[in-house]
Amino acid sequence: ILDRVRNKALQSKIVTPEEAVELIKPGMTIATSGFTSSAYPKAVPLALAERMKKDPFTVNIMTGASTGPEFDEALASVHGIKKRLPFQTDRTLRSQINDGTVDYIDIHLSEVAQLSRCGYLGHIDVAVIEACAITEEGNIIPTTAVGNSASFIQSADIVIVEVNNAQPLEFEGMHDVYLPLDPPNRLPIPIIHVDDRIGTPYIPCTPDKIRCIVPCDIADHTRSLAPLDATSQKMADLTIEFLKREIEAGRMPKNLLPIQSGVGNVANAVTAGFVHSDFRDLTVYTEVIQDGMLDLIDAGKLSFASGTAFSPSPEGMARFFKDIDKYKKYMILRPQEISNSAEVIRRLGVIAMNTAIEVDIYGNVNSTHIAGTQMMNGIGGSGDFARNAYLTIFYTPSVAKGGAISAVVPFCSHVDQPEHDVDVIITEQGVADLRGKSPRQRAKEIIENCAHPDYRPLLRDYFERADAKTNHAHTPHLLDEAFSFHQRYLETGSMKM
Ligand code: 0RQ
Repeated sequence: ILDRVRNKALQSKIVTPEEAVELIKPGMTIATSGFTSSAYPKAVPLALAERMKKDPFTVNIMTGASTGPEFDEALASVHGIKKRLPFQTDRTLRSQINDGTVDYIDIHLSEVAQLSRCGYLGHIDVAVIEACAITEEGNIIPTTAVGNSASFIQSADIVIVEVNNAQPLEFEGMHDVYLPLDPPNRLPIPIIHVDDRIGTPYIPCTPDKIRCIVPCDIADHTRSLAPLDATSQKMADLTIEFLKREIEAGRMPKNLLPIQSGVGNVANAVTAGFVHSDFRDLTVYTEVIQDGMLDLIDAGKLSFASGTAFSPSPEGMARFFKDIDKYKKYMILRPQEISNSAEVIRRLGVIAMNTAIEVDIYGNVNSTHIAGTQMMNGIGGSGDFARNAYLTIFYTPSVAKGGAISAVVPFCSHVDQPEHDVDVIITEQGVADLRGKSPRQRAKEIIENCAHPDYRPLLRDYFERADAKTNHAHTPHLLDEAFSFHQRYLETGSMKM
């Protein structure tokens, strides 16, 4: 670790994780690095969880996005989290969010840093940040993600740096850290192309802000990729055909526009679809860079990818480490308020591709809540991209739970992305192009192209009766039946009649 702590005076601040967590007091707000299983602190939360086992107490946790088991699972399993934001994917924590134990605040990922700097999220007592190294000036070289770290370091009273020896030093130089000023002093964010560098390759910090340094050698706990299933493959094929037609219609250049894709099965399948397509010189302006980007680089199809986190599978990480000097030329990692910035997304004309839990016949999207009440993960960055993109696509298999649930419903049981932000919906059944269509035209497009054939008659019947009963209102609904599909599922275990 000594060669990674380049400021000699700071070397005297190296302590054990157990010593570091003594700085954390019950009820404190801890803001940390970490975005989708990348770059989250590991040694400190594990030591904190051990301490909480003996002496139970809770803290409030803010991160970039989700973390790995050494963090959310470790703290949730000792009931150590009182408030959590802005995104998480851990099962244990999810159950505590849904049984009233944890106050979970589901926020657009681009907005967290500003909200916290402006004081809306409470005072940050301690920032815990994973680093590759600390420079002579005390600046911090991040690892696999930048997330909210730069902003949290600025706002926190004290900083604990976890220097992770398992993260190769070659990450140095891959980051571009730019913190916008807050209103009314904000200036335009000067990103015109996905590969523009506008900040510093480190997170600015001063040695006196760093209270202690903890060594760690635990790698990011990322997940292996699931094999592509037929449903995801079909949605990927439909996407490629759709985008080809957009180029033919003159609505996009031949190398498309910068791509954003979410995480998970469908996103992986869509990226694989690009690898096997004849698109070239692709650019990516996204939040999470995954294995598919390495495939695009190897296939000679990627010009450049900008994100806030590099979060490949363990196999993808091994592949990256083997050829790090080659791959890193194609990538940049930025703070999430820049990777997900409305201004930049709008300027670049991003194609946003994210996954829904359910969509309704008018094009509203629910990405977060099962049956309107149970939080799944959170909105993440999907809303940042959906609202501001040039083209916004949402994916969902047309049915869930073996066909007992239709992912196309009369009315979404929770709305994350309103119909106004949704251009295209793709299921394995087909594509609904909602652009330039009124709600009543959209309903026909979605029911006929995207709903599963088993559910089309029920949806047609709902729409036709709502249309008649409301006298062809702008958005026909039967208010007493709008959630009848969900109600039937809760009562009988199936949305079918
Ligand atoms: O349940 O886990 O019990 O099998 O939901 O569904 O189909 O495996 O899809 O893993 O891609 O997740 C929207 C949750 C999709 C995710 C969501 C059940 C289904 C399964 C998962 P099981 P799948 P995925 C980038 C952008 C919001 C954040 C976002 C997500 C489980 O993509 O969190 O986009 N998105 N961020 O069986 C009941 C339905 C259901 C249903 C699916 N209608 N009713 N259960 N399921 N549809 C990342 C970041 O921002 C950091």
